[in-house]
Amino acid sequence: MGRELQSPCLHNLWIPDGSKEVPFDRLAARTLLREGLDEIFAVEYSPHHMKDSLESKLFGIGSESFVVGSHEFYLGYALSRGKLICLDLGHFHPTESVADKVSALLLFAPGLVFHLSRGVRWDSDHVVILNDEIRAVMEEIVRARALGRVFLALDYFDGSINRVGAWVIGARAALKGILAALLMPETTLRNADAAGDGFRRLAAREEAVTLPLGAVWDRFCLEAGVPTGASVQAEIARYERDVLAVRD
Ligand SMILES: [Mn+2]
Repeated sequence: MGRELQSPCLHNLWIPDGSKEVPFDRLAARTLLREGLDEIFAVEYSPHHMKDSLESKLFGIGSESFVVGSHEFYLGYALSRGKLICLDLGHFHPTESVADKVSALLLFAPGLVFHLSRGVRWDSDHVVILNDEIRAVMEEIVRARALGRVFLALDYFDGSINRVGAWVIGARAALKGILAALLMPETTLRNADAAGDGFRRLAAREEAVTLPLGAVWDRFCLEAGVPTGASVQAEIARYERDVLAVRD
């Protein structure tokens, strides 16, 4: 795919592994996973065609007591093997900040992959919306000047929502997150931060919350020749009526 597209294709590996009950030998399972991955990656492909990433999980239903491919496992594996680490926003403790990991990992990793999903309680993969976590991750990427070193991946597992609508909402939420981060009063915030002026930093940040993001977004959409605001819904309804509904 990457060769044909003349653009690197990202191959992300995630394995649903682990056990419901407490295992005896965690090391044996992780040693086996390390060996298995080494076999999978034995054949090298050009990074111009394909980039490999590995994604961890905290736990899942049915693997409450042990997940072989934990964050520490894959972090160690990816960094030691020259692979990319993929951070799924729904694969960490609900109170754990994935945004905080950006600056830490970028110091040691060549790049990062984000599975931008929306965790709800212990589940993930809900359609991305412009929530605090998306904003925080984008702010960290933008402030680290790392837009060129990250891959942003989305998914639309929730089949109960119009497929095109889910795709549009998720993709636009991710783009809005980047825009919101780019529009932050960076110089003011950076200066207040450097001066140790906690009040000025907090005040500037709070002011930024109500800055007119929507107006800039609408202008961006107009210049790009794509629907703005509620006309998105009308356009999706038209597509559903004129294209999807008449498919055999
Ligand atoms: Mn994922």
